[in-house]
Amino acid sequence: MKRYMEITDVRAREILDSRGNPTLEAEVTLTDPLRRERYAGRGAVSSGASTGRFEAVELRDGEVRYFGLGTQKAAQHVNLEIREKILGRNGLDQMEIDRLMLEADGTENKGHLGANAILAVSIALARAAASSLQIPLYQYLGGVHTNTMPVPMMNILNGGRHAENTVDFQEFMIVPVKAESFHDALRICAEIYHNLKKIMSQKQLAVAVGDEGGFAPDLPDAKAALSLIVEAVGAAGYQPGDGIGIALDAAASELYDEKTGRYRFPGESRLCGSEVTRDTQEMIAYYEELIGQFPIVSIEDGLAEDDWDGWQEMTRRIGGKVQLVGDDLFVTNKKRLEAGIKLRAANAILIKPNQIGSVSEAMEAVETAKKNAYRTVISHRSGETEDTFIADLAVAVNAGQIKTGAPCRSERTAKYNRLLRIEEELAGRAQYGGWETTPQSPV
Ligand code: 2PG
Ligand code: MG
Repeated sequence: MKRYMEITDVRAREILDSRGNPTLEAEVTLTDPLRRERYAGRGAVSSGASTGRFEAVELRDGEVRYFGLGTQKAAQHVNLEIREKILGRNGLDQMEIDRLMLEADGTENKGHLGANAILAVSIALARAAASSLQIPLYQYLGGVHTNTMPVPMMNILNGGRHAENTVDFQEFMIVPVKAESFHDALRICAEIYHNLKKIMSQKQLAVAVGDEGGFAPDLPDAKAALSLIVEAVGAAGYQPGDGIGIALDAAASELYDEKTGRYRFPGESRLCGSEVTRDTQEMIAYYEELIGQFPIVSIEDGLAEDDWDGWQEMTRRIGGKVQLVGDDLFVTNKKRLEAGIKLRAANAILIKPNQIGSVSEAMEAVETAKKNAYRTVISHRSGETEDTFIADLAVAVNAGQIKTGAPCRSERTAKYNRLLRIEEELAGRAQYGGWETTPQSPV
């Protein structure tokens, strides 16, 4: 018999994210009509700084308070329109509730209600539903074959839009591809992080951190950042390249200058005293050079979000050696991903629920990627909250990888700590990682 958990309350409020900007939190209450028991779930929405042009709309008030960034309008949309649309419905029908919210929005990009309004409810609903069935969220979302603990792509050095330093690429991450378990992977990463801090202090580099908890020193270029990381990996007692890879998020859409059609490197330019730019061909050649010199296993947004020709060529040239992740390129959007698959652009997708704005659509994007042998990386945003939904999602869909910042700042460690608990719960069933199990493994 199909169970019915009636949606009896839906509400939202404005809260703060990790950058001190407003974001949205929703609460959904389900009532079991037979037992009259109530189950509540909460969901908070993250927010990006280097946002892709094709992301769903994050609705902001645009008024004086909070410099225009308020989310009271989005909260009102939850409290009025969304509430009215879904009240009384079965909370166990996640896809149908998500669909109803899309219908109420009625736009292609969620510009009417706001992707933040819809996603907050979508996450809260999933949590309430899991709680009503008394099973963990990852199990509710993923079912019986949920057992893969993700490889962390841990961002230990920040640049670009996430820090005020001279490093032009946004993220430098370590990837413990051959750890024994998630617990082990996390320990390895944290040890490397602490070694990096020690080495940077010795070199009298600033050890202040950026938005995602990675260090944000002034360095001349990407090679200097990569060398420091290799040193830290070695100092922690590991062999760079043997089990510990490096991943980059170039966030190249932020570097791209539409007027000149070239990528600008403002930090590198400042430190070397003359303007440094690269065109698409030079960017690809630059990556080839970096891959040749450093144990790089993954490059995200190596080129701009509209440079499909460039992406095709980059995938042809280096896609057999490294994972190429589309973030701004795909924006967790099934249609953009399908377009990319046809062109053989990239070989992996970053999944950020707030780029698309509902749990079911984010899961659909994962599905599409998997069917086409594209890898999946579940990801946080640079502006985060204490919400740990993405940790459960990563396990639920057996994504294989998660990107959720440094082992520093509680909004980042909350996700890692949640994964530690999940691995413990899965006990013998947990399998670590996805690198070896997917086709065209670059390492
Ligand atoms: C990215 C993300 C997360 P933001 O580009 O991958 O690391 O940054 O949330 O600022 O878009
Ligand atoms: Mg990115």
